[in-house]
Amino acid sequence: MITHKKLPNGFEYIEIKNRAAEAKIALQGAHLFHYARVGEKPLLWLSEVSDFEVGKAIRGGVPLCWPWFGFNEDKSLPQHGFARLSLWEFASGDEVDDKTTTLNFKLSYDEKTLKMWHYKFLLELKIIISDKLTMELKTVNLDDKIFKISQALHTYFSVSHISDVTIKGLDKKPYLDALTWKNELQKGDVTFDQEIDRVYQKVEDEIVLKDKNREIHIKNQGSSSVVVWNPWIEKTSRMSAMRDDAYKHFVCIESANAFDDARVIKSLETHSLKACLLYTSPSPRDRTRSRMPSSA
Ligand code: TA6
Repeated sequence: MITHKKLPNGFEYIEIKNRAAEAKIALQGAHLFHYARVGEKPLLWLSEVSDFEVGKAIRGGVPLCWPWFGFNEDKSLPQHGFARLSLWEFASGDEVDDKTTTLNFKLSYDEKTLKMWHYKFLLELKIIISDKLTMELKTVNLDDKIFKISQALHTYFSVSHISDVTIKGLDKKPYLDALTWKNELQKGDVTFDQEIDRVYQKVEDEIVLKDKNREIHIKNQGSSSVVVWNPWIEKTSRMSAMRDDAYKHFVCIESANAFDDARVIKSLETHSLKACLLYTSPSPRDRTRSRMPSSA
């Protein structure tokens, strides 16, 4: 079932339910903020205190960072670009079979975007909701000039506890440490006991997020950079729309084209960034009815 919903404040989202999974996607930012397989806990973390308000990015789920990742040199422009704050068009929804739903969202240039970024573009996001989650963000250059983008599917994964998390697949990969701006080399798996904000480069293979009760396999295409982020205690206290203990409950592993992996797109050409998230079934004691976000 595909249902178009509207909150009393005007905030619109699409709700999907099929026999394999359920999901919710806001039209603002084409922002997927809930995905859970039937009878299982949500895959994505969503802040209990996140706003569902026009003009404010949702804290959690999968914000789309585009056409720049991180800060813009012009500090008056929004961090991580304008795509997550823009109102997208819900172009189509297709119930392929009783366990697979495909959704397409579009965002195109207008007067407002041309003031922030001087290029004509079309962005298309395809999301496939089934027993796995697939997202593909296509950038089409509609301009007669070449342009460069950096971007990320800034996925917040819900975890049992950050101390139980191990990320495999990044051993020996070079990374830019966004806390010190130094280039480093990963030694072994990634675990967490402090703030981490890193842009891994030259990542071509699958990454595995190992948690207490499940293993999530992340397969990216059109990307060789992966951002790993957890704000830990002090930064969390300064973050918007996060409770003080939020850092314990999520890790961001972002399928990206960031820093050295930013992409140049020629006139009328397309670049596709795709992520497929597969995971093993949780143990029976982890099975539960999924919790709907209270505000939506
Ligand atoms: O991807 C990591 C990061 O760039 C962090 O530096 C961090 O502060 C963040 O994303 C969240 O950014 P936001 O603009 O959503 O508050």
